[in-house]
Amino acid sequence: MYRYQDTEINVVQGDITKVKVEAIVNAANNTLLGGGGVDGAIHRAGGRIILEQCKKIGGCPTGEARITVGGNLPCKYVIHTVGPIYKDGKSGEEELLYNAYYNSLKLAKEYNLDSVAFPSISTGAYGYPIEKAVKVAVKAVLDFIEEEDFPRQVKFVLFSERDFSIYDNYLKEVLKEN
Ligand code: AR6
Repeated sequence: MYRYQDTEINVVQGDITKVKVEAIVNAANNTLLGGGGVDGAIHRAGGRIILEQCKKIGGCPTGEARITVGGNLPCKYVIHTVGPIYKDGKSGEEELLYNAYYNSLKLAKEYNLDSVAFPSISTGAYGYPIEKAVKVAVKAVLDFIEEEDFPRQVKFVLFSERDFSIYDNYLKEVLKEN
């Protein structure tokens, strides 16, 4: 477990659809109509209500975030964000990935959802190298905490053991474990 200011930060390996927090974040695409990876898992486990609400929302630009209920998931809400497709690292990917994390937390704050779980956005189908992505993810989250003193808890949920180690090692480097 890590701490930054008043926020508890955890890195866990597992399936984000099983995590009990107020909001989980979905790595969606611009249509918000579902897909593979974590997006597919969230829609499958959450049920049709999520897709129905996503249809009404009508899409989401890259780097922004939208919210639906959690349906059958243990979380109350799902925050859908869209990370960038990685091209060469020089096409604005870093800023867009930063915005995806930051804007997800902004929405969590608006809804007063003070425990939030993130998957590793863009590092699956969208091809963002995880060693680069972790730095952007952590910076966006720490910046938000510093500026807003919110949320109370952040969980990074990594699907593979390798991704978990990359995140855990990086957080160890940046924050002191307690
Ligand atoms: N829990 C936590 N992490 C997961 C889970 C899960 N249940 N399932 C997969 N991951 P990806 P992206 C990890 O491809 O790169 C979708 O089709 C996965 O191992 O889900 O942002 C969307 O509709 C990887 O580390 O998201 C978009 O079209 C990470 O989640 C596109 O993929 C992200 O991989 C978005 O691509």
